[in-house]
Amino acid sequence: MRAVLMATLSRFRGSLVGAVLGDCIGAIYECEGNVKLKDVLKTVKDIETKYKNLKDGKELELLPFTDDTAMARSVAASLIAKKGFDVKDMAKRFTDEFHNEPNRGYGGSVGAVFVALRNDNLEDVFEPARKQFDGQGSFGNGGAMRIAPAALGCMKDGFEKLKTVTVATTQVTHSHPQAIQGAVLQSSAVDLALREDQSKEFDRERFLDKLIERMKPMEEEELEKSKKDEKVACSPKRKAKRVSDTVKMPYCHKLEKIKEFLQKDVSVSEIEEELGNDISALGSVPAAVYSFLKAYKEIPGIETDSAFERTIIYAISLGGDTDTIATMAAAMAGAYYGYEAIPESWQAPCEGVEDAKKFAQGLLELQ
Ligand code: F2R
Ligand code: MG
Ligand code: MG
Repeated sequence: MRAVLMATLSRFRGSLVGAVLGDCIGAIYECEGNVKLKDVLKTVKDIETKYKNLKDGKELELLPFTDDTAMARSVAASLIAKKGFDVKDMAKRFTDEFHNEPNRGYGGSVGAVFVALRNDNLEDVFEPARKQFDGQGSFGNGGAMRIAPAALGCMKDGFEKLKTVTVATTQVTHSHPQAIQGAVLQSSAVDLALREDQSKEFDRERFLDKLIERMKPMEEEELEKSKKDEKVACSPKRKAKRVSDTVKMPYCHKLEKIKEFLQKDVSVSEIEEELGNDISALGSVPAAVYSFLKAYKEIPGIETDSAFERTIIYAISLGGDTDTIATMAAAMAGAYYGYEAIPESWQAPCEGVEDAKKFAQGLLELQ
């Protein structure tokens, strides 16, 4: 029994500490344009060298966490303090955290939600998010980037509960269906990674099938809704559709694409084109899933035996929203490989690692 508990603790810690590292290291490259793999490799080498020097008495330069971790900490802290899900407490923690430290690199529009939440008396915590972007809601990846702790907190409850918690946690700031679905994809990927049997060969195609099984009903439901909306609303005010909207069930489409990509060599530009690497949920969560699954095997040019390390290096090398893609991919990788797979030298400079370990313990105690 104790061994099972310790193994679960390792995977909980792995997920939350992994997410912190993905954010802190990934943030070095966020929105930097084209990222070169050799530069990412140099960055991690430098981190390792500085750690060695630390042991020789030199100081370590801190890699600060960004909004991804700031918000994930609130998700974890709320679930632990309330011994379960309480949306008002969650919204209050997001709002207080933002006002305490607004300079953590938050998305361009989400601040307006926190200002409204602070001014209102939080009766309807979802209302400010619903008003964003002329009522369309934000399709940003801010819901997905912070959701890993929910997968840990809901592990004993199963997918339906996880989905309910994920949807409501996301809707505090993001009401666009793609933002909500992206968060469900991310929490599902962490949940499934926690449950994978590490002693067997990882069947990545089966993992993707399980994700598709969870995403398909959500996307079908949304498709039905949009068909009805199209019949009633031909208003010229309706916004032009994004390119990704031309595919009917874009998340399932991208998950199928990942299966194809895992079978061959694919260039970064092809991944950017097909899966995305931007600030939207649809343009980043699939790239994170792909990074985690691809890094299970060796990747040419990334010479490390550690699949966890490969995950972060590869995710950042995709460029674009690097902190967020890396934090999401590493939350999955840490959940699968466990805490012991995460090098001490990578943890040392990253802000928030010790807290992440405490949150993992607290979330385990909810099980
Ligand atoms: N903000 C950033 N990165 C910018 C550079 C930061 C820099 N390194 C620094 O130091 O300052 N990163 C963080 O933001 C992403 C999460 O964003 P979130 O929480 O989803 O925010 P928001 O404001 O809701 O959405 C982000 C932007 O997406 C566009 N957008 C969203 N919905 C839209 C819609 N319906 N129509 C049109 N545009 C929409 C807007 O431009 C939003 O501002 C993470 O990457 C995190 O790391
Ligand atoms: Mg960030
Ligand atoms: Mg980001």
